[in-house]
Amino acid sequence: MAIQRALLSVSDKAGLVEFAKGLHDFGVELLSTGGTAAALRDAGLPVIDVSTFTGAPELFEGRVKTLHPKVHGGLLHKRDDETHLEQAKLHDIPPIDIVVVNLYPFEATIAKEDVTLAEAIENIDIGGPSMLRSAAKNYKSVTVVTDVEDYDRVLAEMNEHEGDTTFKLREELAVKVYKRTSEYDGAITNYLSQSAEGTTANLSITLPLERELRYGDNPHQAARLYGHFDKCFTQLQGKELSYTNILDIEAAADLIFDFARPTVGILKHTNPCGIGQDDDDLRVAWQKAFETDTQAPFGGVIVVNRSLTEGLARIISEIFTDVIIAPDFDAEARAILQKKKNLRLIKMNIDEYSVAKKEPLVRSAPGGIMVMDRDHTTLGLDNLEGRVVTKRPPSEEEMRAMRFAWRVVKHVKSNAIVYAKEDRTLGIGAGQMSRVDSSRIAVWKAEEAGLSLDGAVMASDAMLPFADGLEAAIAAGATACIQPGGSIRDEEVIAAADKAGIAMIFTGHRHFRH
Ligand code: 93A
Repeated sequence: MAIQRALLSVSDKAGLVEFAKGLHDFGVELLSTGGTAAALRDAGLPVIDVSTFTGAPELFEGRVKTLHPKVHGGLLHKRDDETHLEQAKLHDIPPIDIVVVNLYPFEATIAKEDVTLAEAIENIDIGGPSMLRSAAKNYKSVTVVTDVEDYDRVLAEMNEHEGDTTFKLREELAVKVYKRTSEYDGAITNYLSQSAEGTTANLSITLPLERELRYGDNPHQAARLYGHFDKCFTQLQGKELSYTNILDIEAAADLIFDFARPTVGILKHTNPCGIGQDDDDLRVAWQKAFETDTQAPFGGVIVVNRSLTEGLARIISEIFTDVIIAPDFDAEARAILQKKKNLRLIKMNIDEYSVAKKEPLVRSAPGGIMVMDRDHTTLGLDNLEGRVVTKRPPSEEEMRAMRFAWRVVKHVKSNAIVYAKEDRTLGIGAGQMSRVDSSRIAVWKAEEAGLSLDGAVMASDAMLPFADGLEAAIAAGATACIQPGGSIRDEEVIAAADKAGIAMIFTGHRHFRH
């Protein structure tokens, strides 16, 4: 049956008048609350105040506006149940067929720096979610709209279906409502548990299901993506993103965020295979990154922190790559890469990602989850001169190389060892159970790549527990080392450095990545 009566009560009044006009044109009667009714009247639309409809005034500064059996009865009674219809008639409760509600802006209120608890509490909407939930429960007959973005779809359906909506749309809108109200309640729970002194905060996370992923690590593991990934990263082309692609994208974006100079990173299984920098030409930066390891990038991930140029696109289109991530892509680069239909091109939306990056890291734990602050600042790089522990201080060039290597090693799975010059990696050893093995692997990788480690610096993500790791570096040709320090054998490690005349810095901070 055609929609006959609407109740509109919105905080965000964007698009309201146009939508209400559309409803009015279908002959729909408009009920509304204070501010919303005023906006509709100003636009010349006939409106019945909810207080007139219910016969009860708005009370307590608007805390009670729509909380009335005539509103909730109008939304909730079954349209095909004799008893319900008799009761509705007896108590003079006409049906309300569509509810248009968006809520007091609780999330925006608590995001303000100077928000008070009283202000936050006043912005907890009670009547709005109640109406949304009532309408959504009765979606068999009632249309419920909480997202401004849905206004046009509803009018379009009414146009097509003689003033009514389809069951399919009503069902979809009802699901949206419960997602929205659970998100809203989650925000309230989190905020209040932070401010309630002496309360152990319960974590409440409500994230919308973004999509089903094809599978997880392996085809027999189902996987889903929740939240707002698509706001941070826009897929421009290519095959659907997989679970492991998303892990790689996060690692790549995290890594590239740590570099201000034009940088190219190549990653595989979340570990960097090579990083290169060049101020003038991304192709040169690529060359430095690629030379570190010419085998591993096959099927890997490439990330850059500048718009991807035509020149670079030409080179990387020759290599089989799974994902390319950039803040933007030059039109010529897009044209070249478009030819590779499966290649996933991902545009990083820097502003959105910068916000998302501040959210804690969530991992599963038996019976629950663990939440951890992200390792988003590179520690130990201030006052490097004051952190030198060897007789010989590092040269300017070694200093620059150590800064670079320290930023890279932070992104390599522990135990992590990186050999580098000031603008490029030379050898990376990742994820070994013993640090000396990572060191050996890094040296071996550099040899495999035909790169000399003479004059290179070595970075270790955590302290070198013994002199052996450093001795391996010295034997390979390294002339400087950056590491956190803090081992009970630090004296031995420093002595080995001094004996070989190499320079060493203790950052005083480690950057484990597990
Ligand atoms: O304070 S409330 O929780 N009490 C209510 O009964 C109520 N009914 C609707 N807030 C209530 N609303 C909310 O008022 C709506 O969810 C909407 O966000 C807002 C619209 O108010 P106005 O029409 O006065 O601008």
